[in-house]
Amino acid sequence: TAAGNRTTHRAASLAARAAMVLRDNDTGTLVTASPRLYPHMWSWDAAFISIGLAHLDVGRAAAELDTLLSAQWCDGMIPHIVFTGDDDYFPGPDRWGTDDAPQRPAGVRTSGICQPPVHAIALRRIVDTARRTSGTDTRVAEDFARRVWEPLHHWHRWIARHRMSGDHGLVTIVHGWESGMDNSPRWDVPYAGVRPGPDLPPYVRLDVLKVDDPGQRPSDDEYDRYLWLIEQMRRADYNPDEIVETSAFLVGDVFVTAVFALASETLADLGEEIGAPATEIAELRTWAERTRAAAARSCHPDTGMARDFDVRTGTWLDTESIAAFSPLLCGGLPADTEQRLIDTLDGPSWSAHPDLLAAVPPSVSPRSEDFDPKLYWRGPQWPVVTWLFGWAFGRRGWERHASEFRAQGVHLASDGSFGEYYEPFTAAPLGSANQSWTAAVVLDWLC
Ligand code: 9WN
Repeated sequence: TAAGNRTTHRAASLAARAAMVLRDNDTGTLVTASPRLYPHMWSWDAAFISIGLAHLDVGRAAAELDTLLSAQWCDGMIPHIVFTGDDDYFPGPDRWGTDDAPQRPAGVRTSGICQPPVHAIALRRIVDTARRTSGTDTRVAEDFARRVWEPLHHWHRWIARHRMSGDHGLVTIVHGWESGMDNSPRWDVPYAGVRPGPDLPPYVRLDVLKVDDPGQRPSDDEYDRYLWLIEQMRRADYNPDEIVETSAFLVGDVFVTAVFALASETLADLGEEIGAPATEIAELRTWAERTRAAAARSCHPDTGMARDFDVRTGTWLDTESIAAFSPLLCGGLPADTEQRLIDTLDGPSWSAHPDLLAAVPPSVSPRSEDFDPKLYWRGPQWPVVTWLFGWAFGRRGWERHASEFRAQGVHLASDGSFGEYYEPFTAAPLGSANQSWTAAVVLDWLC
């Protein structure tokens, strides 16, 4: 039909635009997170970006993760930023001061913290995409999987060794940036306990100069805290054991925990396919099991919503954020609790809120007093988050839910500007335009 043709045509031109964004942001060895605001490589962005690249060129998708892994620290940590130079982003490599950290590999400059471990999920998706494309692509992807399986296992082992020791059982983070959801209300209580010292070296923010409205970015008070934590880590020479002892910010992050469980299981499955060592596969399954159980245990007994745990104050953190649905990513809940959580996600406080333009969950419930429709991780919708939940739902066999998220995610991003995040009531793109990971997940949705 004519209407059907128009839809196909629109989808094709949106996909073409998404591909163009990835090409435009490509420096050759890495696709920057965005052209102006983030002219470097971010860890979890790179994973999502490689998922999009796989539809254009599987070899290029592999190269993206190779670039990231070439910056992996000797102890296994994948740093959250790989810098392309010292310019144009604050805090840059000099401010991070990681050059003297003994674990940092030679020849690259990086930040000194990590981000959600979504990389094994990207590898899985690249292999699956290649298998649907051609025999040649399949060989490229499978060779790549064999090559990077050990480094990814090493990364997971780093998390298990250094970030899984609390009684709460959740994976701990030492900076809000490690959560990927920087200024989420999830971190209001923990950050209230972070008191920047008078010896915090002065600095000038660059991010606020690069967006239309600085009010859509974290505040200066928040930045003081972000920078103070870096100062503390730098003084500890980025020693991972010392940092988890001393950091003023120490939180069991239920979203990172669930992602880790899901990614560990995914990496174990890939390991079976490529013949990885049985003991290492078993290790991954044990870590997955432990973290899945911890995410399930975090759920509030009355609401069923999953919670973070603030180690410094010894309290569970109740916030109506998207992270409260994390156990749906990895499973592990009793069937009735799980169904209740799905109903909440699909209900009027979340995806079915009557005023949403696209029925995908916002970062914070519009009915929460913490909600702000324009403020970064405090309300806007983030397409990558929708992609992650949708992918996990598909993996769990919830096809209808996965395809609804896909259709609504495309709807959200259909103006083709590939915003960093979106105002939920108008779908106005906010933050950076031409954000690579947004383009990448839209491309994956459309292919
Ligand atoms: C700090 C790159 C990154 C994302 C994060 C997002 C934002 C950085 C910033 O941009 O964080 O790491 O400067 O605000 O919160 O999730 O990886 O896109």
